Amino acid sequence: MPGALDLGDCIAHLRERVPDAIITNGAGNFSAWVHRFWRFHDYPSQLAPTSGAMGYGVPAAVTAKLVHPGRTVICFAGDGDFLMSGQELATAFQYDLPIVVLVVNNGMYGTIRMHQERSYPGRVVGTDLVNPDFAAYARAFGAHGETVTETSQFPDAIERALTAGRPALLELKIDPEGINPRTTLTQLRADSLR
Ligand SMILES: Cc1ncc(C[n+]2csc(CCOP(=O)(O)OP(=O)(O)O)c2C)c(N)n1
Ligand SMILES: [Mg+2]
Repeated sequence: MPGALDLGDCIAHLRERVPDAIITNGAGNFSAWVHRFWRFHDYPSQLAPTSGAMGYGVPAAVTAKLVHPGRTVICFAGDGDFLMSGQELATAFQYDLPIVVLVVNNGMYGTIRMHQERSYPGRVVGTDLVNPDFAAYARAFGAHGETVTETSQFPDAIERALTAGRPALLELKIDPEGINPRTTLTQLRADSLR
């Protein structure tokens, strides 16, 4: 994966650290890494939308932690995905639910950009996002919030998030070139123009 933060490596670390976690996610290309690199061991341990609904992950994590307070609950969200329901951090804080939210930030609606480059290479419309500082946003709710820009920072950051004793959010800044686990934006565009 291009860039300093490799999502696959982060997930590989996480699956060793908390193999029995409940994993939730919404919709977006970020979820492709989760589904490629996470290993599900226990039932129930996956909450995800069969319909592909964005915004599902954070409220699902809140519910999972209410039902299974003794289990680690980790939500994977995209930046666009998270902005649809991220305010439910308030509910997590209100009910004292120490969930961990990982916001994969590529600054765009990556899935839609992927389809644009496949069908209309180079014609980018309405898929760039101007995002808030996600870690600061989390802290405004009383949650633990940090920004991670390199793979090497992830193990310590996830440790702090897992042991914060309150809701926690890590913003994982990935290179937008890494459009999915298989290819890059540049390659995708080149392939479509051929
Ligand atoms: C509620 C809802 N609105 C729109 C869509 C269409 N859609 C699917 S993925 C996606 C973009 C996801 O962006 P992001 O969460 O940033 O994830 P990325 O693909 O960039 O990893 C959109 C708009 C959807 N699935 N659900
Ligand atoms: Mg995105």
